[in-house]
Amino acid sequence: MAQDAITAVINSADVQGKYLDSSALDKLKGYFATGELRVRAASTISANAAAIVKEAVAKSLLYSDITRPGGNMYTTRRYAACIRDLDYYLRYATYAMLAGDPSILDERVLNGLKETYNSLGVPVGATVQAIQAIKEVTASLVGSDAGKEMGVYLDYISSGLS
Ligand SMILES: CCC1=C(C)/C(=C/C2=NC(=C\c3[nH]c(/C=C4\NC(=O)[C@H](C)[C@H]4CC)c(C)c3CCC(=O)O)/C(CCC(=O)O)=C2C)NC1=O
Repeated sequence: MAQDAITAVINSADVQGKYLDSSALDKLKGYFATGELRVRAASTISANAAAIVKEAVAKSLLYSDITRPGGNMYTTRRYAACIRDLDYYLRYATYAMLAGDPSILDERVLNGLKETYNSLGVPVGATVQAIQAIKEVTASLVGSDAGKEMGVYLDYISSGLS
């Protein structure tokens, strides 16, 4: 089950049959203190999601061999599949950023993904470059604090793919 920052600390205290210790409480304090920031960032990202992906693709993939005949993004169908995948990464990273926990990424995004990419010949390196470009574009839109938070989960997807 995907969890969030709150259930994560509660579950780990419960396993030991204890109240939250001070480091668990500090984690929660940090999470609550950044709540407003996370919600504001999620709202900005959802209002600009298509533009974020478009700009990231322009920065990382367009005009490379990948979009030419023989490249994995060549043909409208594959181009659209790639854009759709990047939309997924941005949306699920936003969920994880709101939750303050990456487990939703393991459960709904990364599970079996590398195998699927390998079997279809989708290049992982170029995908990671596009995710890193999403990270930059998002940070420039939401500011560096929220951008750093989003970066944690976009990096999580990148390393899960690599
Ligand atoms: C929400 C969870 C979820 C994810 C993550 C997901 C990914 C996903 N991407 C796929 C395909 C694909 N993914 C890409 C992506 C790319 N090709 C490139 O060269 C670029 C570098 C890159 C974009 C950054 C492409 C081109 C395909 C189609 C490949 C093919 O059918 O030949 C497929 C195979 C089935 C299909 O075509 O829809 C899956 C399952 N599906 C899901 O349900």
